[in-house]
Amino acid sequence: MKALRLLTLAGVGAVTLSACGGGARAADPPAMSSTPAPTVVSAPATVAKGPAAVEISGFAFAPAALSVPVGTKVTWTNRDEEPHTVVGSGLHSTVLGNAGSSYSYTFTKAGTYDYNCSIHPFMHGTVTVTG
Ligand code: CU1
Repeated sequence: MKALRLLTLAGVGAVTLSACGGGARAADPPAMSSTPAPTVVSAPATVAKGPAAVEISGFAFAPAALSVPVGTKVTWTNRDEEPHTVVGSGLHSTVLGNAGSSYSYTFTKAGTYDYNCSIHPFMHGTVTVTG
Protein backbone atom coordinates (compact mmCIF):
# COMPACT_ATOMS: atom_id res chain seq x y z
CA MET A 1 0.00 0.00 0.00
CA LYS A 2 2.78 2.38 0.85
CA ALA A 3 4.42 1.89 -2.55
CA LEU A 4 1.14 2.55 -4.29
CA ARG A 5 0.72 5.82 -2.42
CA LEU A 6 4.21 6.98 -3.44
CA LEU A 7 3.46 6.19 -7.05
CA THR A 8 0.26 8.17 -6.82
CA LEU A 9 2.09 11.17 -5.38
CA ALA A 10 4.69 10.97 -8.13
CA GLY A 11 1.93 10.95 -10.65
CA VAL A 12 0.41 14.08 -9.18
CA GLY A 13 3.81 15.77 -9.30
CA ALA A 14 4.21 14.96 -12.98
CA VAL A 15 0.78 16.36 -13.75
CA THR A 16 1.59 19.53 -11.84
CA LEU A 17 4.87 20.01 -13.67
CA SER A 18 3.31 19.56 -17.08
CA ALA A 19 0.54 21.94 -16.10
CA CYS A 20 3.17 24.62 -15.36
CA GLY A 21 4.77 23.99 -18.71
CA GLY A 22 1.44 24.44 -20.42
CA GLY A 23 1.06 28.05 -19.30
CA ALA A 24 1.05 31.23 -21.33
CA ARG A 25 4.67 30.82 -22.47
CA ALA A 26 3.89 27.55 -24.23
CA ALA A 27 3.20 29.54 -27.39
CA ASP A 28 6.86 30.71 -27.58
CA PRO A 29 8.67 29.39 -30.65
CA PRO A 30 10.78 26.32 -29.82
CA ALA A 31 13.95 28.09 -30.97
CA MET A 32 13.73 30.46 -28.00
CA SER A 33 14.31 27.69 -25.48
CA SER A 34 16.65 25.44 -27.43
CA THR A 35 20.43 25.40 -27.07
CA PRO A 36 22.15 27.69 -29.60
CA ALA A 37 23.75 25.87 -32.50
CA PRO A 38 27.54 25.44 -32.19
CA THR A 39 29.62 28.05 -33.95
CA VAL A 40 30.77 26.78 -37.31
CA VAL A 41 34.48 27.36 -37.89
CA SER A 42 35.16 28.06 -41.52
CA ALA A 43 38.87 27.17 -41.35
CA PRO A 44 39.65 23.82 -42.97
CA ALA A 45 41.76 22.64 -40.06
CA THR A 46 40.25 21.09 -36.98
CA VAL A 47 40.85 23.46 -34.08
CA ALA A 48 41.70 21.61 -30.91
CA LYS A 49 41.24 22.85 -27.36
CA GLY A 50 43.38 21.19 -24.72
CA PRO A 51 45.19 17.97 -25.53
CA ALA A 52 44.62 17.01 -29.14
CA ALA A 53 44.39 13.64 -30.79
CA VAL A 54 45.05 12.38 -34.28
CA GLU A 55 43.79 8.94 -35.23
CA ILE A 56 45.72 6.85 -37.74
CA SER A 57 43.12 4.77 -39.48
CA GLY A 58 42.64 3.40 -42.96
CA PHE A 59 46.11 4.56 -43.99
CA ALA A 60 45.26 8.17 -43.20
CA PHE A 61 45.73 10.71 -40.42
CA ALA A 62 42.47 12.05 -39.05
CA PRO A 63 42.22 14.94 -38.89
CA ALA A 64 44.88 15.38 -41.56
CA ALA A 65 44.95 19.11 -40.82
CA LEU A 66 44.92 20.10 -37.17
CA SER A 67 45.31 23.56 -35.65
CA VAL A 68 46.36 23.96 -32.03
CA PRO A 69 47.67 26.72 -29.76
CA VAL A 70 51.32 26.73 -28.67
CA GLY A 71 51.90 24.34 -25.78
CA THR A 72 49.41 21.73 -26.97
CA LYS A 73 50.28 18.09 -26.62
CA VAL A 74 49.14 16.11 -29.63
CA THR A 75 48.86 12.34 -29.48
CA TRP A 76 48.76 10.15 -32.59
CA THR A 77 47.21 6.74 -32.05
CA ASN A 78 47.43 3.94 -34.57
CA ARG A 79 44.05 2.29 -35.13
CA ASP A 80 45.23 0.18 -38.06
CA GLU A 81 46.64 -3.31 -37.88
CA GLU A 82 49.40 -2.02 -40.17
CA PRO A 83 52.46 -0.25 -38.71
CA HIS A 84 52.74 3.52 -39.20
CA THR A 85 55.05 6.32 -38.15
CA VAL A 86 54.78 10.07 -37.60
CA VAL A 87 57.87 11.72 -39.08
CA GLY A 88 58.78 15.22 -40.19
CA SER A 89 59.18 18.81 -38.94
CA GLY A 90 60.78 17.63 -35.72
CA LEU A 91 58.30 14.83 -35.21
CA HIS A 92 59.89 11.41 -35.03
CA SER A 93 57.89 8.54 -33.66
CA THR A 94 59.03 5.00 -33.37
CA VAL A 95 57.16 2.50 -35.54
CA LEU A 96 53.64 2.37 -34.17
CA GLY A 97 53.36 -1.31 -34.90
CA ASN A 98 50.24 -2.30 -33.05
CA ALA A 99 46.74 -0.96 -33.05
CA GLY A 100 46.49 1.26 -29.99
CA SER A 101 50.15 2.27 -29.89
CA SER A 102 50.67 6.01 -29.78
CA TYR A 103 53.14 8.86 -30.04
CA SER A 104 52.86 12.25 -28.37
CA TYR A 105 54.57 15.55 -29.06
CA THR A 106 54.13 18.90 -27.35
CA PHE A 107 54.34 21.86 -29.74
CA THR A 108 56.24 24.72 -28.10
CA LYS A 109 56.70 26.98 -31.14
CA ALA A 110 54.20 28.42 -33.57
CA GLY A 111 54.45 27.27 -37.14
CA THR A 112 53.31 24.73 -39.67
CA TYR A 113 54.45 21.17 -39.11
CA ASP A 114 54.15 18.83 -42.06
CA TYR A 115 54.62 15.16 -41.43
CA ASN A 116 53.99 11.83 -43.03
CA CYS A 117 54.30 8.13 -42.43
CA SER A 118 57.77 6.96 -43.42
CA ILE A 119 56.39 3.52 -44.28
CA HIS A 120 53.56 4.88 -46.42
CA PRO A 121 54.82 8.25 -47.74
CA PHE A 122 51.43 8.99 -49.31
CA MET A 123 50.07 9.49 -45.80
CA HIS A 124 50.34 13.21 -45.04
CA GLY A 125 49.34 15.37 -42.13
CA THR A 126 49.79 18.94 -40.98
CA VAL A 127 49.67 20.55 -37.57
CA THR A 128 49.36 24.33 -37.54
CA VAL A 129 50.51 25.76 -34.23
CA THR A 130 49.28 29.24 -33.46
CA GLY A 131 50.98 31.61 -31.06
CU1 CU1 B 1 51.86 4.22 -42.58
